[in-house]
Amino acid sequence: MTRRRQILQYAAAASASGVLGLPRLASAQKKYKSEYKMSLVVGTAFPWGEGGQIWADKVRDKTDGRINIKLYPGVSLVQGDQTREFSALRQGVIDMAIGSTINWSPQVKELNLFSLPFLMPDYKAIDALTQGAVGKRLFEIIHKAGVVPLAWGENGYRELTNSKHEVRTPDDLKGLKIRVVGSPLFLDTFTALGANPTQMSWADAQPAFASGAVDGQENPLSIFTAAKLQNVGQKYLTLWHYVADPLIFVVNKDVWASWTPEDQDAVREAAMEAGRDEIAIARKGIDEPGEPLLKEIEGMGVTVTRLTDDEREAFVQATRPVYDKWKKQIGEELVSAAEADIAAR
Ligand code: X2X
Repeated sequence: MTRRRQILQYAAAASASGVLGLPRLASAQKKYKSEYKMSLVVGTAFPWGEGGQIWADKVRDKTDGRINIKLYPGVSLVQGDQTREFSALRQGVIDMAIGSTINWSPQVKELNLFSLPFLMPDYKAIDALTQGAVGKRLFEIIHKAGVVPLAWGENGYRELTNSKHEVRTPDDLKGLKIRVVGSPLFLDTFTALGANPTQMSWADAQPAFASGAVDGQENPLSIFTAAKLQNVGQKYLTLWHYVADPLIFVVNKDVWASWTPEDQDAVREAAMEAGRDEIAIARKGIDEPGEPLLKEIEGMGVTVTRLTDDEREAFVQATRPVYDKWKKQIGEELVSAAEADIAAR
């Protein structure tokens, strides 16, 4: 052993045993970054982004400022390509995120569950999955994929809008160019409905509505109003509740491991509280008597179409082959468990 190594070893041992007057814990002390980067698709004008701010604020409070989080909306850490967010989280390019199940489903195929057309008829059905055994299983899958999941949030029921005409039947969708998000399941669904789907990031979608390059899109009402889609020609809205995307609060696994157990608890607790708050914000004006958010949207000159049960059933039937195909791809057992939990809600 060289003299230099001997000295270093002595110093390390001395430090660990407190001989040098350093506190015993010093050598084991975790190394914290001065700032942690939180990725989000949208900013604080949206329930999703507001949820991010609530999480960051609660973490700062609960850790006495040891964990300081900065929000990066617009998925700017992956140049706006929301389908790369999960890989970047895994690699540590992103420290933490609140992400949509849709955007992560290219990497975690089981997350396509929520995008199965007409699986979840109401909010109780969403809750039965996210707050039940299926939600736990999905968290285990995400954990195995190398990212630490902490809590559920919600983007919301994705309703259909377009600039051309009222959509009441699958036939009305014929030939409409519809922007969809990054899972091939959406291409299948809209193709089955006779539309002409085109896959595009959220960043690219908004100018495409404005220029008329695409006719329509599907997104939660809170995204519609915060992004003011009525101002880019989206004048027809069909309420069909065909899919809903939950959000998931996560942390990169090395970042997670770098925190003390107390701080891990604080971040988890903050995520669970922020998730509950965010879900309430996302449902505001929709899941309440009189649906005030829809009144607001109608007041903007948007034609709101409410489907009868029979009219909705026509969309269900038209997309059934897509459901069956993707049930196999997602995993029949998992989807059957989800169906059973929804039936028992
Ligand atoms: O891109 C979308 O449509 C959005 C904002 O809803 C998602 O990130 C899934």
